[in-house]
Amino acid sequence: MSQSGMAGTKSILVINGPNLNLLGSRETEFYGRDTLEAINARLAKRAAEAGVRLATYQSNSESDLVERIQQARRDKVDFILVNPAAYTHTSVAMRDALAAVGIPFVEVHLSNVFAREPFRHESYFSDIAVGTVSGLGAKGYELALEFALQYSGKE
Ligand code: CA2
Repeated sequence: MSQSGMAGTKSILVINGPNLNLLGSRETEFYGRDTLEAINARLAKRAAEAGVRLATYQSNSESDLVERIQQARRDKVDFILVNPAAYTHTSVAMRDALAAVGIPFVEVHLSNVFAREPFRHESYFSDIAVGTVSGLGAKGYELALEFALQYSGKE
C-alpha cells in the first residue's frame, strides 16, 4: 500500500551501509569497479524517467543508519532498497528499525554472500525483506529498483 505524501508520487530510499563509500577503489573482485556515486546516478536517472522520488544515503555509523530508517517513516517513503553491508550479519538495531517503520524493502548485496565465508550466510534482514538480491553486482540495485517501481504491496 502506498503511503505517498505527495499525491501519486512514489518515494524510494536507497540505503548503503559501512565501507560502501569505498566502492570502485578496492576489492573490485567482490564489489566491482563502479563507485557508489556512479551507481546512485544511474538509479536517480531511472527514477526520474519513471517519475518517482528517489533519495540515497550512505553511512558508516549504525546509529545514523537507524536514524535514517526512522526518518523514512516521517518522510512517507514507500519502499527501501538497503545494502546493510557488514551490518547485514550483526545489526539487530537496523533490523528492528526496518521492522518498526514497516516500510517494505529489498536487501541488496553486490557479492554473492552465499559463495563467501560462512558468517556472511547469516542475515538479520532476509526473513523480513520482501526479497533479496545477491551476487549480481551493481546491476542488483537497478533490478531491485525496477521491482520497487512495480511494487504495489499486492504481490
Ligand atoms: O556484497 C555486499 O554487498 C556486502 O553487503 C558488502 C559488505 C560485506 O560485509 C557483506 O558481507 C556483503 C562489505 C562492503 C565493503 O565495501 C567495500 C568496498 C570497497 C572496498 C572495500 C570494501
